[in-house]
Amino acid sequence: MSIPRMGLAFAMAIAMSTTATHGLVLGKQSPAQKHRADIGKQLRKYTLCLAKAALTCERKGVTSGYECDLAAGVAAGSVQPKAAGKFYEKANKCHANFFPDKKGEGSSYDLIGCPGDCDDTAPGIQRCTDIAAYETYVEDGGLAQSLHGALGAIATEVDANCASFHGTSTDSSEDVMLDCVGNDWKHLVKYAKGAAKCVNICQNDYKDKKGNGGLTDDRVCEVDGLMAAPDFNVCLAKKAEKHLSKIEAAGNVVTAKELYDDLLNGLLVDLYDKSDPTSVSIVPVCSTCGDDNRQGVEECDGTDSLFCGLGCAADCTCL
Ligand SMILES: [Ca+2]
Ligand SMILES: [Ca+2]
Repeated sequence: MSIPRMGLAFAMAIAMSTTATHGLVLGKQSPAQKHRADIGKQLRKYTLCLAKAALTCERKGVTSGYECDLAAGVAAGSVQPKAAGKFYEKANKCHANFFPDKKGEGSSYDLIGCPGDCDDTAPGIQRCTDIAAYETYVEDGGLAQSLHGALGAIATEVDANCASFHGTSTDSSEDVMLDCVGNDWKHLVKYAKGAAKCVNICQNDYKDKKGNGGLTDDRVCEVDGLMAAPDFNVCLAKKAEKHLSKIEAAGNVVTAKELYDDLLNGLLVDLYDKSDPTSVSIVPVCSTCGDDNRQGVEECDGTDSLFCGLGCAADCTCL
């Protein structure tokens, strides 16, 4: 990445932040914008890849409960050995295909706003060193933990939904449950795929046709968000209508959908919406909570707490 390019992106970030927005808005078709959009697309594919690996494995389980644990990286002994082997193989393929530096030329991590939190033990956000460290954060670090946890929670929720749907009826055998869980997982994943597409399209829309996320850093592309743009909500509603209606235990799907929505927001809002909650423009946009220097999404940082009345909390928000 050449120096003039960096200058251009920062100049754009500053220019945009003097208007109503505050934070990192990237110029349309700038290298950083294209890089960030590519990571968004890859994150969507990566998450779906893991969800599908888990789904395929669950279908070969002996119970409708959660057997293929991505967090532990193991399938329970009850899963057919061949299916368990494929589970590892597929999960590893997901990792191999996630390559966030694909369009980054090795040095634009700062220009896209330093997504990720590379110290999950310290409160607040600590930027990653570079794009390679961000990749580790996604595949093995804090993001991996929340991703695996969320997929596990969704699997458990789907199982509970099917159990309460089939209840004590005569067809509530394990086979019926496995079919129900397999079907409902499949359509939930399809919904999530569609919803993530809506988010990425909204976040890269500069024409105010799909949510206009490209030109604003307000959370206009947040699933179920208070500030979600009407055009974006239309896109989401279409996906929900198309896929969630095919769910067998559709009446119970609310929580599973919310878990998926939270997962998408966690993945994609972190990447795209590096806004400053105090509405004061800050450059750089990359946060390192704990260095006594208010940056990025921090409301304050230790002794740097000018905008707080009562001082600064350890997670870099005002007390
Ligand atoms: Ca942290
Ligand atoms: Ca800081």
